[in-house]
Amino acid sequence: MSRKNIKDYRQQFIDQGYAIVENVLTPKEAQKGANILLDKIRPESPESYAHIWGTRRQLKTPQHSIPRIAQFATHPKLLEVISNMIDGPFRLSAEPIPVTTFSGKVCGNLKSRNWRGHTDGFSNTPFLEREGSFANAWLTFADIEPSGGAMTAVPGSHYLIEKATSKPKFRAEKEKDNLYTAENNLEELDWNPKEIVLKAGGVFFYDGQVIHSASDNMTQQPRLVCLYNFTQKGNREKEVNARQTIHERFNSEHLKKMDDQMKQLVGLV
Ligand SMILES: O=C(O)CCC(=O)C(=O)O
Ligand SMILES: [Fe+2]
Repeated sequence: MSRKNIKDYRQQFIDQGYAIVENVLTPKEAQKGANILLDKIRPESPESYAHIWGTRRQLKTPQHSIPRIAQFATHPKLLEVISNMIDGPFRLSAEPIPVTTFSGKVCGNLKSRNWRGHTDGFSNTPFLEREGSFANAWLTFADIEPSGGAMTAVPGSHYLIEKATSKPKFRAEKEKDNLYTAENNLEELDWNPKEIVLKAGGVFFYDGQVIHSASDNMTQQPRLVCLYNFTQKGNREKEVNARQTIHERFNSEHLKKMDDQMKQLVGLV
């Protein structure tokens, strides 16, 4: 894509490390998704886990999947947005991951100033080279209000993390203790975490190297989201290799019953 007609949200993603697009699903479509999620993920359901995340429960994938939630990956409006985030052809690279954050504590919150951030590992490719080759798209099925379990992120921190991790000492420290707080913040970084709040039917993107985390849900409304990982298609060899590992990345029962569009999107056909 030429830099001239780059969409505002892609530019925002480049500058901040995350971005929001509203109104991808209609309220009715979002409501449908919300009902499915509420039915499938319960506070104690064994198909999901919380790890260290308090009341945030994530479906264990690919063992478990929710095909009707995964199907939103083929929504025309979502696909259009993804086509503006990724240059050229792309595919859905893994079983979508539904997440419900029930009321309660997760990882601190901005009001009580105890929110803690992390990064999702370290990439060896500079962000500006990776940008345009992937999209971690979180679709939301219910409004996410302030203090409602939103993802929280420090705008622009991906560039500082990139710079800092080029130093072996910093990198080793963070590989041991992947934690960022207002108190132990990076010297150069303005500690201004923002909650990614948005209306039902919206989508947000983030880069794993922006300082981010989930946060406490102090409201009564569960946060209902699903993560769709999209990746740019590679050359023939890369795509042939990807096809060989598809059963490690997707639920086998789900693969069997996908419609043609979904099969195309995951690279099965
Ligand atoms: O649920 C969220 O918004 C953030 C979770 C997170 O940081 C992660 O999955 O790595
Ligand atoms: Fe994360």
